[in-house]
Amino acid sequence: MVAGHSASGAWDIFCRVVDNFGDAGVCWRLARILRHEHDVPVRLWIDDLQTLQALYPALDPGLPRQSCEGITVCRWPQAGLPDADAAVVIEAFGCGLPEEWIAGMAQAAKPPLWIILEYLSAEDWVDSHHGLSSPHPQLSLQRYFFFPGFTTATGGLPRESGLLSRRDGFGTAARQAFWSELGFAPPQAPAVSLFAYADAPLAGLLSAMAADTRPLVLAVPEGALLSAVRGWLGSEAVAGRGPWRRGTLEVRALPFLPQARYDELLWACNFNFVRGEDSFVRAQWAGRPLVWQPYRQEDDAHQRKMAAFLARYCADLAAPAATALQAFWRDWNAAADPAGSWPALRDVADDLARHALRWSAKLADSGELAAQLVEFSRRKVK
Ligand code: TRH
Repeated sequence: MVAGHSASGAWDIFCRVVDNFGDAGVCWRLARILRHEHDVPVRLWIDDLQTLQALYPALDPGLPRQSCEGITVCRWPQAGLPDADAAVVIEAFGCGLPEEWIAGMAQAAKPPLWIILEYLSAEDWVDSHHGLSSPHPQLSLQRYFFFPGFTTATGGLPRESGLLSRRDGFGTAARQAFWSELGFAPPQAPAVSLFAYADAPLAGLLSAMAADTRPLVLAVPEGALLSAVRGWLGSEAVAGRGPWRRGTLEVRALPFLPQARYDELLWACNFNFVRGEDSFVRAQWAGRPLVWQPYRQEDDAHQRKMAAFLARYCADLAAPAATALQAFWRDWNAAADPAGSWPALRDVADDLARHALRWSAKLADSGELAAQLVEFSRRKVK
């Protein structure tokens, strides 16, 4: 067991895993960038080590505290609570800090900067809410609301330095190695990665892909969706990882990749289906056409998030491509049969590919989340 960072100036990131992988995915990525690129001593407090282990297989879910890539990973609540020596506490996704933790912060000689990291949204109101503060109702503590986003008025998006040049350097040999390590030959047709929620209209998509005259390779990582794909393929195809063929469609089953390798899947494909928040951001950095399925929320907040993103993404995209993209995203997110809108989306794949690269370059100008958090803390922590 490795002693945690007790040096002053530590940052504590507190993460409750609601479900799926994104809470852990975003927090682990942020912790790594803060540690490796800003030399910030980071402690990641997380309540579900199994989920984090899926993203970072070297983690030992049995340890209450351990060091991974220089980050102290503490299983909460088994690892107790941090010493009140943190300079910054990041409450991820407004998950709520334990009351005893807040009490400790209030009693500290120098209370830490308390930042609530919000969920990503492209909605306009984010710009005017980013960086606002509100006092704790009972204690003399200030909380600051930090919003990731798509404009320079927000906290920006997490992006490791050199990511886009690594993407651009991921050429034919790297792609062949990627598929070969997974037991597959290089695709002989455009490749599509599929990461979505179980309620996506999968059967309609697979049938449309299989019936299309243009061949396609579909790569599906292990998860609930792969089980549904196996069901669609029929009983004779359940064993192994394929490839399995239906019409012009070839299906490949992949393992759930470590987070550090998921980018390679996105770069090895020509088109990516993503969901939630972190894979959604990674697909934008990948510079490939994408379909996004936001995490379903009450009162259709996810539909508003999708509409707000499409308004930004399609602002300078020519009509036929924008129309086809919006139509398919609408079908995909309304669980409506995409058989009609999938062929039209394939028709504009080249326009979307050019646009996706332009978009990732434009995004890179809107600031990087970890750097903006460090800058914000420098301004606030006297
Ligand atoms: O898993 P998600 O649906 O997580 C969601 C969202 O974060 C959502 O905002 C949140 O409210 C909800 O959880 C509770 O989608 P997301 O955000 O894309 O996270 C998936 C992570 O898994 C991401 O870091 C990419 C990673 N991943 C791998 O590392 N390997 C893989 O093979 C795949 C498919 C994904």
